[in-house]
Amino acid sequence: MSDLDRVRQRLAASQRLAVLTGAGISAESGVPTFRGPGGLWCNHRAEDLATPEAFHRDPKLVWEWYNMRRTALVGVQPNPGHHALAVMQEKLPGFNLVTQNVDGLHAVAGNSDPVEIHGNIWKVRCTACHAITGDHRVPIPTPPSCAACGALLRPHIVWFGESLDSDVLERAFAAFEYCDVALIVGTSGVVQPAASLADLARRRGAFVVEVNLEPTPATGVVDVALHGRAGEILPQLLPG
Ligand code: BJW
Ligand code: ZN
Repeated sequence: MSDLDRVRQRLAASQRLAVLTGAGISAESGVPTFRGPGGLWCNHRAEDLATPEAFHRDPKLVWEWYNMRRTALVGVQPNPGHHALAVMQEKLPGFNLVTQNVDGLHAVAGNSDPVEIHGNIWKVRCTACHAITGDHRVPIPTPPSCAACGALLRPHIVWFGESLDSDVLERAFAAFEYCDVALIVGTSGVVQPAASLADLARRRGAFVVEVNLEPTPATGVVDVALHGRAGEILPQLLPG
């Protein structure tokens, strides 16, 4: 039996499916990944801009980076990989989607309530009163201020060294702890704590599948690694 058939068979029998996605699933929609080509902006690495220290030092620079990314996202549409996950949610029981992506494309594709563990680029948070609001302005004035209290707004995104929201983290861990099949899609598997979810599912006895263009640190722990484009592989996994 081919690897693809084994995965199809496991999915058809699954009662609880957990999916983790990363930047690779949005690559075919034209959104650059973090660690591939296009990962640099004006010679800054994402790791140097996505920190509370960088924002404290130069909020305008960090907001300009987000403005570039918000501008690039205007008009971007979900691709067949996103759509396949929306169909899985409709057709398979116990579906949970955890995404590291901040682009919001899973919701646009029709997935209800994806767990966005690193936040959402279309939300802002006040650095003083902590109010979280949706904000689709493109470009956003740099630096923007809170309508309620006038203080500096920041992106509602989890930067390096910041803790993930505890409720969000709990939902993500519960999904992978209690699943019988886990799909790990388009992530380099180097950023914690998301990177530990594949191993958690495997240790709890789930059948773990990786979908990626290339091997990653997770490849060694998964049951099946499907190498190729998520937008081509995921639609082939759908129940008939
Ligand atoms: C395709 C494809 C196609 C392409 N089809 N595939 C334990 C050990 C060591 C360090 C730590 C640790 N615990 C925590 C840390 C520190 C840190 C961390 O993990 N550092 C490592 C990098 C070393 N983690 C944190 O700070 C986290 N906070 C935390 O844990 O708090 C508690 C704590 C703090 C400090 C110490 C200990 C505990 C927070 C992490 C927040 C990460 N945020 C970012 C930036 C958001 C900014 C923004 O977007 O504006 O989120 S980092 C960046 O990486 C972004 C992504 O969500 C994340 C993951 O990247 P992803 O999605 O995997 O993308 P890529 O580009 O890396 O990979 C793309 C993949 O797709 C590749 O594999 C391609 O092959 C593939 N691909 N096209 C299929 N068509
Ligand atoms: Zn405020």
